[in-house]
Amino acid sequence: MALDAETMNHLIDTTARFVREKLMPLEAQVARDDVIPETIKHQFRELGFFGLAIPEEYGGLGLNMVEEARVAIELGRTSPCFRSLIGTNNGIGSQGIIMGGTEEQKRKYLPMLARGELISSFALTEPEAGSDASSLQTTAVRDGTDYVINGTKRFITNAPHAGLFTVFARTSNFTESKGEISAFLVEAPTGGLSLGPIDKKMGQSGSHTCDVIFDDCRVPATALLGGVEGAGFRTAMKVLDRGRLHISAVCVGMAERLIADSLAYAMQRTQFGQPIADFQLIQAMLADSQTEAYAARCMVLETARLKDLDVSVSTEAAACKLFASEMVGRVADRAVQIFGGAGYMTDFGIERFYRDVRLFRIYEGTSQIQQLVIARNMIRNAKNAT
Ligand code: COS
Repeated sequence: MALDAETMNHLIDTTARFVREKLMPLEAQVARDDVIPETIKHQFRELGFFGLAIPEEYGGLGLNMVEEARVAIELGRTSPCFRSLIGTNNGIGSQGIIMGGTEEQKRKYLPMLARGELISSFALTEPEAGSDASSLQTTAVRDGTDYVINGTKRFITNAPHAGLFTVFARTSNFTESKGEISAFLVEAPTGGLSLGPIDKKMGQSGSHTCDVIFDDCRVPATALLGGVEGAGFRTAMKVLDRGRLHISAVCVGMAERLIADSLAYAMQRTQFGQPIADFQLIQAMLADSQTEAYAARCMVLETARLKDLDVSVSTEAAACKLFASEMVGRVADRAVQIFGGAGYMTDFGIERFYRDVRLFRIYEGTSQIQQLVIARNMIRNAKNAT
């Protein structure tokens, strides 16, 4: 259900002010220390940000997709690690439960996730199963009233802080590349579940990933998501459809921030006796960035609107992710160019964003996977129409 306009505008204003006054001043510190201060985590909890997309009946704010996208655009205007802190609880770490969990599972976990008392992670990717997600090799073998999980998950966002993992594992057809995949809700700590060291990354300091290792990890049958075997892969794909739209909104916010910074710099930086913003070659870069960011904004909000109408947006969400993530890469590249030598220096922060945005073209499905999803859907629709 949509919020009334006044409440929504208040939420957007509050988010924008929080980003501007609390998060932006911490960008350099968090990049240096690789840690988000506890006070900020506390404020995220107070503001209800861990539960933006969790239904109200389970303690969240229950935003619809358009509302969530608008908040994600605002959060996108600062270092991505801040959004990432609440990203899994609102997205890939909770949506599987919302879409496919039993009522008992929803009541057990969603309120704690909404309050930010519990951090959740989405454990799909493996060392040998990245883009080819359905080739995953982790197994969950039924043993009496339990399942025993074995396998390794890789690059799992927020895993070092997580108390709950949605784990995708094969429950039959163990030898075939496409077997039956099921999802499990695994709490941490649990015997047989361990974590690898925190990964060293190119950017996005303050947001952490690591391996999650299952070595005869025993969970009760009640951990099976939705209580049914074999529904896991479809759930993962639906969760990713939604996640891709959210990430696209973050890309829009980041692009708008970089454009604002580039414009401000171009207007005050003087060369050849005039602000560089007066030069048409600089203007061309600003105009291209503005146009592309606006296109991505329109795509994201329109796709979100369709999703709120319950239209299947698999193609559109992939198109948003493809365009918005590539777009913000180009915008960041132009920002470095407009800042010139200063853009390359650590003190100005532009090179940091340039590194941060590179991940958007990779996680929650690479650009090439988005192209594949779009084209496959086009071909399937064309065949169905004949
Ligand atoms: N919604 C619902 N169901 C979906 C779906 C969607 N968006 N996409 C696929 N499915 C279903 C299919 O209908 C199919 O079901 P049936 O077997 O009942 O027909 C099943 O899932 C398998 O689909 P498909 O045959 O398309 O699977 P593939 O292995 O060929 O490839 C891709 C699927 C490549 C699209 C998938 O592996 C993918 O998205 N990979 C990227 C993973 C990713 O984004 N990782 C990022 C890290 S996680 S943050």
